[in-house]
Amino acid sequence: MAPASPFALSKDVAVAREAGRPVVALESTIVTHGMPWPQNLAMARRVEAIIREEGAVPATVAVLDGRLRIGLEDAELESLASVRDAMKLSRADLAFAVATGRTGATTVAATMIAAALAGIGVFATGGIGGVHRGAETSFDISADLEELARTPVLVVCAGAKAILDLKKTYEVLETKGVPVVCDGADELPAFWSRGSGIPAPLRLDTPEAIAAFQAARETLGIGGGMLVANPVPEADALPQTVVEAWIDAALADAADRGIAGKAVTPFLLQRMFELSDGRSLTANIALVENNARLAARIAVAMRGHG
Ligand code: PSU
Ligand code: MN
Repeated sequence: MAPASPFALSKDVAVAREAGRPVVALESTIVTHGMPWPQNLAMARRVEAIIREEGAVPATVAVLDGRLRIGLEDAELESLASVRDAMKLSRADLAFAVATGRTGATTVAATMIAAALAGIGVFATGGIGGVHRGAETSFDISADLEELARTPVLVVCAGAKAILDLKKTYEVLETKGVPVVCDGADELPAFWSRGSGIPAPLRLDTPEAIAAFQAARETLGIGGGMLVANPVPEADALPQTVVEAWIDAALADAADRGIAGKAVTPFLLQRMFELSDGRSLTANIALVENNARLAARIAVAMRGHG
């Protein structure tokens, strides 16, 4: 008897993989820990619909009752979006949730692991984790960065989240040999804002060119992941100076309350939502949708390089 598969594909994802059709992985921490109910569910559904509109199949990743699932049915997505006690899973604890039968959402790092297991090469999220401000004393650096260095999945985001130390985050990615490609701009985006003041290390302007770059990396056996930074659409972008004031306030609150470890990012995103009267959430939803569309187009373009 063949050993049981370590993961379960949804029917749609299994059919798409079998037929060689493009698939885009999606994370679930953004649903359980990144946005409030019920906007989180609406966002998750809309992002899946956008990927289908572009001719690809969405594969939202999560651990449900100890099973690593790649592609969720709508009722499962709804139940995950409304549970209160889902774990936030990264490389360190993905297998813990499997071994103990828990339910948990996958971060960028854990979603990349799942995507690579299932042979899915493209993944869309909002913003990756990175080097936190004050990391020189807290040592808080997201496992997302190490995962990008080692796991061969292309991640489309709107930059690292602006609550982070963006300069240090991109320095670490450079050290680890992770290409950072900005789509259609010379300056890296800052999640809720279009500009960060940091020049884009690399720029490409079409999904086809991005797919060709990834294919060339594979041909050269370079390995590891790649980051595509896609600026938030102009209409939904927030001015960097306004955002910075909210970030300072949110960071001060986090320090006052002694927030640490895994709780830091969800706490800061929630505080940003409150401090901005919901504007940070509107921008966050818009940028995730924008990233899903670009990721689907890249996945479609990659078919020509298979
Ligand atoms: N993008 C968003 N919202 C989020 C995240 C990404 O728009 O909540 C999540 C991702 O799952 C990412 C995580 O991996 O935040 C980073 O958490 P940490 O800083 O603890 O590594
Ligand atoms: Mn952290």
